[in-house]
Amino acid sequence: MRGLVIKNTGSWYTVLTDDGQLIDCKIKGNFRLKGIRSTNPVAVGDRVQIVPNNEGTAFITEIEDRRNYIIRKSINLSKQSHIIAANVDQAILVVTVVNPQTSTTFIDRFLASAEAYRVPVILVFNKTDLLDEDMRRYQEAMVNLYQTIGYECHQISANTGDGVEALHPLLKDKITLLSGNSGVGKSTLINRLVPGASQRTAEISDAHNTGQHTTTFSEMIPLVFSSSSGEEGQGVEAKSWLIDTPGIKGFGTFDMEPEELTSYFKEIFHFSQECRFSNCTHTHEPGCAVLKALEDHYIAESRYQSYLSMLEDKDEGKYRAAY
Ligand SMILES: Nc1nc2c(ncn2[C@@H]2O[C@H](COP(=O)(O)OP(=O)(O)O)[C@@H](O)[C@H]2O)c(=O)[nH]1
Ligand SMILES: [Mg+2]
Ligand SMILES: [Zn+2]
Repeated sequence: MRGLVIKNTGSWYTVLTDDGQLIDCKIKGNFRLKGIRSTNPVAVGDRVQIVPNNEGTAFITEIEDRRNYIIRKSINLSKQSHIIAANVDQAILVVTVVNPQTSTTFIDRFLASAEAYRVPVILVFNKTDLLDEDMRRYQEAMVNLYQTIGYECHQISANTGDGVEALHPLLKDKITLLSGNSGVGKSTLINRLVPGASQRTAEISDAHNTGQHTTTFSEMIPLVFSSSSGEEGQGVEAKSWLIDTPGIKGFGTFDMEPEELTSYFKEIFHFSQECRFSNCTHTHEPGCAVLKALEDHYIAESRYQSYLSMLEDKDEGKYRAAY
């Protein structure tokens, strides 16, 4: 039987089979994924083969090839990774300029990591209803900055629903990872998109997650849009999914050289093509076109600072750490 892994709690996986059943599954014996030392060899978003047993549950016997997967390196020294999700089409990063204020460093690190995974990111600025005139101008400047770099930006209020409609077409037929700092309104947004979903999520995370950062788990939430094209949304046939990742603030990346890091900051990469040295780190080198562009304000200071902070992580050997 084939199915999609839609939830992972410890050693149990919830699989939605192609014929619409939800079955609790375990991994068979010492089934392991080649090449990855992971705390969870199977992840949310994986397509799997399962073999039912006579206890009403099933064993996962095979994982189909992944298009991609996002990992987070464990904070401890076990060298194990945690696979946050597999087969992700895109990510939405929910950010806020107030209550709480999302730092540009956090945004830029997330964007750079996503570039490394080739996962497109849509920036969603939430809580527009809270903005006074100054905050609104600040947010507009942020939107302007990230749009200029090439990221799609939306301004919404998950509370009032303002701007949320515009997200529907972006989510259709896609698997979307939903991320953002705690408190930015991810659950509220999910609840807007899927009425009733966030309460459920909150209850589950309360039961399993209190005070522990080790037991974070992801869940896929089916999105059903009442489409005007006459295509009726059946839960089972849902092709649009949101992946809620409670407790996961971002994801780690693999080791990379400064040249690679540069390529994950799109506008810095653009200017770096003109640097005198091909292995320029854009920190002190003569003939550095990035430093020149920074001086001329073609590159934002905040973006350059984020680049530097990731460059420093590498030197300190904590590059893979989650943030
Ligand atoms: N004013 C305002 N508050 C919001 C909005 N979205 C979420 N909140 C509030 O922000 C707090 C955190 O929201 P929550 O969805 O739990 O954030 P999460 O941690 O990202 O899941 C809650 O008190 C929400 O009611 C919004 O658009 N406007
Ligand atoms: Mg939440
Ligand atoms: Zn340079």
